[in-house]
Amino acid sequence: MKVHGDVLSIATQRVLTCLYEKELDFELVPVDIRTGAHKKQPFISLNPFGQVPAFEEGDMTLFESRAINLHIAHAYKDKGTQLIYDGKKMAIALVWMDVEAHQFDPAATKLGFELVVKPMIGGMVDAESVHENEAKLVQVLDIYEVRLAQSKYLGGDDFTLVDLHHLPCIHRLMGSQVKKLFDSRPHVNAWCADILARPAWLKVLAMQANH
Ligand SMILES: N[C@@H](CCC(=O)N[C@@H](CS)C(=O)NCC(=O)O)C(=O)O
Repeated sequence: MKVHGDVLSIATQRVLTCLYEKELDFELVPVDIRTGAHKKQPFISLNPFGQVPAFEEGDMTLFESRAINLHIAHAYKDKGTQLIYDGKKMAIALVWMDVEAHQFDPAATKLGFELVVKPMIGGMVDAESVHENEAKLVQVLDIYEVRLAQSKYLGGDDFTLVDLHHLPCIHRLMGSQVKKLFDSRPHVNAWCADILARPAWLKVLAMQANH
């Protein structure tokens, strides 16, 4: 199994975390997005949209981190952490998986870019974007607080891909002013502490630190 990506990329980290949860061996093939390697051959043949990560297994190539993770979780059901359910439970988990992708991620990614990435690269922070996306994140976290009061994890009573998909963005935002939005909601706060301490995630952070 090969993951073509960048250990500093959120979407690549999502797939690496899944592979560690499943205790699978893989090779990370570095794609340097700072030099634009993701927009050129050979990478563009793996993902025509020119975004990392891409995943290769035998003669199959996949892109889109969440789709890659669903494949891994189904194909290696019997290995490592059980990250998916069957039947009705999975239908519910899929609802929350879409909530992450379509409600949480757009606001969280924009905030991470404005509040963490831009200060690192010396960019001007767009205060209007911060204000707008903080308001969107508040709405999402209020809904998460209610959900997590009824269910230990977002997708159900077990840690699943739903929670895993949040990890890289939450980790990034914990180093910003937005941390207070997570900390001030008791169930969200406990959930963050729990998932951020997962050994699989800590292995991804170690990879990042050694980069
Ligand atoms: N929905 C995609 C998003 C992939 C994505 O946005 N990748 C970023 C890095 S985290 C990227 O390649 N950015 C460079 C670009 O879009 O040009 C996924 O989950 O795989």
